[in-house]
Amino acid sequence: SKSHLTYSARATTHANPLARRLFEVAEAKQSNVTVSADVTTTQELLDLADRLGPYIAVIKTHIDILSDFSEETITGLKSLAAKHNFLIFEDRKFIDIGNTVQKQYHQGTLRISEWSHIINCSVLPGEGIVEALAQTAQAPDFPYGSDRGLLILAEMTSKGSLATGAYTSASVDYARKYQSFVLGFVSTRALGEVESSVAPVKGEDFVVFTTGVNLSSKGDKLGQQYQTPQSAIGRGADFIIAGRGIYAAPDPVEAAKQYQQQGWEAYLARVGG
Ligand code: 5BU
Repeated sequence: SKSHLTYSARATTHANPLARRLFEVAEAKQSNVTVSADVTTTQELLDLADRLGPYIAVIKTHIDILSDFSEETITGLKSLAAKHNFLIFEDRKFIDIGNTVQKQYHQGTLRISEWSHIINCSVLPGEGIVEALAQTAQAPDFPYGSDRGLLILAEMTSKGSLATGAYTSASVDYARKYQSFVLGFVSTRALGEVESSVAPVKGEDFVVFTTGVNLSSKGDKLGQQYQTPQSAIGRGADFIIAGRGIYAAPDPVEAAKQYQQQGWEAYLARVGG
């Protein structure tokens, strides 16, 4: 993997424009933190995005848990993303046949393609899901150009996850095959060395997002398993995703700053800075 290189170096060489932007944002803000803003009203979401915006590279949403999703949610998120220079990642985890996911992504109530730079999918349905999402985002009349990318959900953090072995290998296969749309993985580690039936593409540089990051807890009562920023970044995470560790902290802004600092120090240690 390219995890020994700096974000700036990777921003210069990466073939994917959105990956380049992601690395540029990280470098500019000295942050590899993605906050998982799992709140349930638009006001809470926009309030968090505005207060935490300066300290994060990406905001991760579960837009379908909002009780009051509307045009205002989209407008608000987009304008805060511009104000604070962060990207938006809707953690929708598409998992269906190609024909259905195209509609879930680019049509429907949530209008995900309109506002979310990054989406993710499971490869449980097979290669067709990746092909379908890439086809939609790369169609000549797709309005958001190359400003969209996909992460393949290659592993999960929950206890007993079945996203292992052949499933994880297939994730790497499809990432290699659809490299112009696939930015990388949601996984607990770098996956370049994982067995894959597709040969590594010369210069490939998959971006690794790792969920389940928490400084003060080892897990929850529903099977979530946590690791620290240091541990995640040591295993190859380029972006660390923290939800409750930040938004449910007594002072979310202080918590965001703490994750930012620890995430950045761990990154500097990794690249030998
Ligand atoms: P937490 O509050 O930091 O536990 O929230 C974790 C978030 O990351 C939450 O939005 C999950 O849906 C998401 N997540 C995860 O926890 N584990 C995974 O393997 C994946 C996503 Br994929």
